[in-house]
Amino acid sequence: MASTKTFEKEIKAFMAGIENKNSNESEFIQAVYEVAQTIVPYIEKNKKYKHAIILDRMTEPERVFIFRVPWIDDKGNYQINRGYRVQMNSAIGPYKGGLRFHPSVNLSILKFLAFEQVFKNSLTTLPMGGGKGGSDFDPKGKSDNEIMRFCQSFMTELCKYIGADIDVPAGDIGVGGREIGYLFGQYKRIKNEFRGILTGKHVNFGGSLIRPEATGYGCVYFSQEMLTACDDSLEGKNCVISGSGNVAQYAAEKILELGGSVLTLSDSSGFIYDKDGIDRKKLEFIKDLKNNKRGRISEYTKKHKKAEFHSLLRPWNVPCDLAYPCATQNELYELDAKHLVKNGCKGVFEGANMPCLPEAVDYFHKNRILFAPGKASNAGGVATSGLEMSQNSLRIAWSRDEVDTKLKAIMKEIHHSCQKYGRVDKDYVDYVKGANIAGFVKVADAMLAQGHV
Ligand code: NDP
Ligand code: 2IT
Repeated sequence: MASTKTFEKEIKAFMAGIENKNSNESEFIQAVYEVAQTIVPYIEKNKKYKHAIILDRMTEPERVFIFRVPWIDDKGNYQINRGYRVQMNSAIGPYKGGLRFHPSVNLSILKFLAFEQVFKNSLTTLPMGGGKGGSDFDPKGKSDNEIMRFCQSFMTELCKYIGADIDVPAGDIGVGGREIGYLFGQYKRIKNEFRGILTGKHVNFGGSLIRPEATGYGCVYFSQEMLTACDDSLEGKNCVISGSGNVAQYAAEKILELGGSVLTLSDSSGFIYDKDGIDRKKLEFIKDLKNNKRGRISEYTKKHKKAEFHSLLRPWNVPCDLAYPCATQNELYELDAKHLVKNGCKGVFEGANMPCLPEAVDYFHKNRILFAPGKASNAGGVATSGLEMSQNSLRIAWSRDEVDTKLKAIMKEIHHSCQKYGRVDKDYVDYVKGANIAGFVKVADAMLAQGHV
């Protein structure tokens, strides 16, 4: 579906150039290929973009910073990590996108995330360009003071490249409210200015209500839109979720609120399966375990004896109606897709960025399963970051209801854009195609208007 035979030669030629230039960057190549499958044919039919080599320009970051992050651990040992900020595209607004702290972080992963972010931010309807950054720093097992010293050192360098009208980072894997607080404090100390240079801040110092919940809530709102469009709903649906961090926790919370059941959650050590369902009270236990105690998901089974823990596995074999991959990239393979479909799964909604491999996505499309790509379904997080930026500029704070209403409206609008460009026939929408083209057009037209820069 997303792949098209008609322009295979053009797609191949374009990808050969990308692979040649970015040969060691498998995740970046994967993300570009996913977009090229629908955008190269679109460009072939809309020659103005071809002449201006828009896709070649969109796949070349405007700039990349790589820097040394020195810090000292609690034992007094000297430590070094590598810091990054990829400023991908500023055609429609200041660079915007999260920071990831994880030992796997490298340039390929951050370029893939920054590239996705350009399309995602365009879909939100708000004026935000795309960027991403982070470090190979591993927050696991670090003390609070070590986290603070690392964040201070990271910001001491990053502060040279960001600003409220230049580039506004936020959280991602390994970066939540605690880290954003330390990063913000150090920026303020160095620059002596209180400005909205980060989002995901605590509400006491310029954060937006609903921002912590926004990615998970937004993903479930998006799935609700997709279900409503086929006269269905979340009511009574059995859902499997991967991850147990920010996105997974709030996806679970919203699913419960809308009448669904949550059967699984996971972390990098395995998944828990609770046949009775993870209800609100059990979810509060998980939030405390993950956010305050910084424990492992397996500890759930110590408290809830009927639940199972499956070490080093992912939850895609568990029979379900709907699946929400909310952990990380490349965590749902073609074989997993086959298991899900065989077990009766009707929809897959990406809370994470690129969790499904291309073969898995193709399999969902071939079987006409509802499939939502992350750049559409997880856009609620960055959209609410955009709302945080607006509130900072206006120096006001909107209520929970105001922000939630705006978030819902944005997810509805993104759904509408995907339908507009992705409809295959009267019963099926290719949301990958829809999201790619809708995200592309706005950025590409802005680039055309601004000349060859
Ligand atoms: P968190 O750090 O809060 O949680 C990440 C979760 O995923 C943890 O349960 C973690 O397990 C698991 N995980 C991380 N890396 C791996 C891995 N390599 N293998 C298996 N499990 C892993 O991050 P978020 O919830 O914020 O982010 C999750 C996903 O959502 C990411 O893809 C992110 O890019 C995307 N996203 C996040 C947004 C946000 O606003 N936060 C917005 C849009 C997308 P463990 O604790 O064991 O590492
Ligand atoms: O991938 C993402 O969209 C995020 N991590 C959120 C970015 C943001 O700027 O809020």
